[in-house]
Amino acid sequence: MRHGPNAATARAYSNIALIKYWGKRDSALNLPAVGSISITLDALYTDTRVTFVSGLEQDKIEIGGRTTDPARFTGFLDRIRQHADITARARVESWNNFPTGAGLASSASGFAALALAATQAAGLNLSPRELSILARQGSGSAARSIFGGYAEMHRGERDDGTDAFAEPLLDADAWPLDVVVAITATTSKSVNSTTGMQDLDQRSDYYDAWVGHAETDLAAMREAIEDRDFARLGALSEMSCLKLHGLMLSTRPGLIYWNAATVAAMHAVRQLRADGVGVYFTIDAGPQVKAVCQPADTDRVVAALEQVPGVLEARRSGLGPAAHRLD
Ligand code: 2P0
Repeated sequence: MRHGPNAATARAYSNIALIKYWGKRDSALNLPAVGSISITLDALYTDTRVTFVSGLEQDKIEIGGRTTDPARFTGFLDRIRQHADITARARVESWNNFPTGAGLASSASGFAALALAATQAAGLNLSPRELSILARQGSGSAARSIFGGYAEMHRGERDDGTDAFAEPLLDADAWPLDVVVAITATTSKSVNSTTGMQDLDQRSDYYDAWVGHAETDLAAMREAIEDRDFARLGALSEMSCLKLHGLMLSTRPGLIYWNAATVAAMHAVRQLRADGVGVYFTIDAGPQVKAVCQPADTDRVVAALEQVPGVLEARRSGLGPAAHRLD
């Protein structure tokens, strides 16, 4: 399909954090309270086409062919319009190749793809860092999906958020890893991340400890990646995941993102490890279990997770590339 100068299509891949982000130091600019380190996944992605259309009354957003309330997107698009000095409303068409809003990081790939497609359609040529800062304002985890391979998101210190962006740590092919996603539910989660994170300092007695230990965890993970130390990377990511879920459970009202199959899959991963397979789980704000392993072990991990009662599918993924244009 031919695009005019007011349209662009982009693809961005989902990512999972090995050291987790949770909590904000500022909600208006969406500034994270802690940094995070993630890997980008090639099997889960969002394709987004943005067209700025003069005469359109309001932004029109379609996700997977269904019209969606533009509220969460119009403010985001307004920043781009202001920067590009245009007023036209946008038509946004977006497809995920996986279930939306079920803890598979659709907001990460979604806002990264939207940031790239919308800025390009508006005639802007932003640097990856500028794109990361923009994507962050749509969703914290989206700042990391601008990059491929291993990426680190910085919490930043400035009030204006200009130092809260992600940066690449290592290319995907410099250290290939696989992730097996055990899908245990395909319905949207009951409490989205933004709501779950609101006023955490008042809602959890564990919050100060969470923020206080973040730098130590990030430094350890940076070292594990630098050393290509898989056992250390895995142990740290499982620890960060369990610490995050401890925080979620301690939040008033308690956030329980797991179902029975989630817990069964966690035990299956630990059993594999007891049997000598190097595999570690991580879980986000949803019921899916992501098992991180080395490519030589992936078949075995898939076979084991497919056997877990309640696991609907075990989807394998390698590490993905940076967000890029498709047209
Ligand atoms: C992460 N998660 O680091 C953490 C771990 C989920 C658990 O980032 O409010 O959708 O849009 O910034 O990015 C999910 O939160 O939240 C998330 P907002 P986002 O991947």
